[in-house]
Amino acid sequence: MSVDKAKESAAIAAVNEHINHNVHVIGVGSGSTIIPAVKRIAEMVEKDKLDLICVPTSLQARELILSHGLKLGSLVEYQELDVAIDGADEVDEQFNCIKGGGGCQTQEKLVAICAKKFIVVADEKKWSTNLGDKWKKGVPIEVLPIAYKITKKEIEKQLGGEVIVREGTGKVGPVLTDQGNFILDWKFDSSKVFNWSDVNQQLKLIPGVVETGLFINMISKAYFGNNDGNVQVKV
Ligand code: ABF
Repeated sequence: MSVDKAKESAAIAAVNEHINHNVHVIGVGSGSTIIPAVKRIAEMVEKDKLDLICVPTSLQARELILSHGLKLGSLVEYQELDVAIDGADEVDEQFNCIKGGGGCQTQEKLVAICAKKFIVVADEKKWSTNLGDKWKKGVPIEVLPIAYKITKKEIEKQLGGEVIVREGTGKVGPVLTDQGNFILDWKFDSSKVFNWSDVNQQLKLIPGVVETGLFINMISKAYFGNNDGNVQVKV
């Protein structure tokens, strides 16, 4: 079985447990693991006649919701979500999490803080002892375009490591987020021990930083699928 099976198993297990007649407004994450989750949600809506409003975490999620015929909501209309389901790039044993490999962490974090339960779905390769053991691309940080050189310099000065300005395929220039900002990937020294909560706060105090991909103490439950289709649930 492929990694896709691992992702699909995690996604379906999470949807089966958290989507039912008691939930009405849900957050829909971004990435590839969320695709089978939305497919399953759409099946349940159809079969069980669920009345669900789906709030997206990105343009990709918005398209996914619409293409499955689900009802679309927004954070302007709904600030209280019953549950949000999203992918991750890495989750450590303390439930610190890196997100934003797809550049959507700002909306993902907004949706996550509005949700009574924030559920992560991923393949088992995303589970690690310490952040940086598995995810080698660093912490994604959304910054204002006008500030990207300043924030890059400041992050390297304050926290060490190397900051890479994320570029699109063909290296035609910085990738733009759904908000029209740039993404910096902070490649930290993974042999160092970090207090991720402190790091997150420090990053957020740097002028020009919009949001970080560090999700600290936010996950309620995480589902990790493996290549055999088994799912490990971490609480
Ligand atoms: C989003 O999609 C993220 O924040 C993370 O960057 C990525 C995970 O993607 P995948 O499910 O494809 O591994 O959830």
